[in-house]
Amino acid sequence: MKLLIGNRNYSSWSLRPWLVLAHFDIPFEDEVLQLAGEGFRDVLAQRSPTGRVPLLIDGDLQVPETIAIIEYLADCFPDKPIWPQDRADRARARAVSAEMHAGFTALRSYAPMNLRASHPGRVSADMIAKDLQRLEHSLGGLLSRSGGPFLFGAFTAADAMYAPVATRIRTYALPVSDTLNDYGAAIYALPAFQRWLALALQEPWIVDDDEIDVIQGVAPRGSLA
Ligand SMILES: N[C@@H](CCC(=O)N[C@@H](CS)C(=O)NCC(=O)O)C(=O)O
Repeated sequence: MKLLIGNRNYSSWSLRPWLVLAHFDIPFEDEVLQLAGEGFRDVLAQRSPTGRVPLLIDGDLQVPETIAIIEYLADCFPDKPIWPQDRADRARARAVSAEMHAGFTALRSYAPMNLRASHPGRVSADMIAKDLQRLEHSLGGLLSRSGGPFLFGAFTAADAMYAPVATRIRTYALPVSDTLNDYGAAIYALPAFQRWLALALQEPWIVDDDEIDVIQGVAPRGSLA
């Protein structure tokens, strides 16, 4: 299997299925496609049917869309606890995963994933207040049910879906509860996440669209080194 991914520093969608593959010890290779630079969209369009990453390639099969990739992995490896074992928990895990896929647009737009950056206080809490409230309620509820450290006790695909939230909390020092900060720390402590992070921190590339200074008009495009 091969996973086409975007720049590790920025590509929150790529991180999610990559974590599932890496955490559950599924043999795979990956390849980074650039999310900026001249002609990058042409390359994406040539390599991926949706023009987006992540894309899972398994023989002749191409699977785009993060949720579909994760479901395919769960189908291929039924012995691996990618989703919770309990049926009701599985439904809860799929529901919060679908919610992340479809929602949290303010958080995703105003606080883009940027692993190497540290911008405490740069994202107005008002702009993302509804998303933070929902995270506190939804993740807080699951963590108190399970007792942590992950949403359903052990790490599952639902945690992979929320891993980029942990990075946003850290990059922007978002005002969240101890429960969410502890959850973020559990994500950061995961060996698979540490592997991704180490590789991300070696990347030299800048994606202007995901840089807060560019988004907030503090720095012109192309000016960041
Ligand atoms: N719905 C897609 C979203 C994938 C997505 O938006 N990926 C971004 C990178 S994180 C991308 O490929 N962007 C390409 C572009 O902006 O042209 C999924 O679930 O995988």
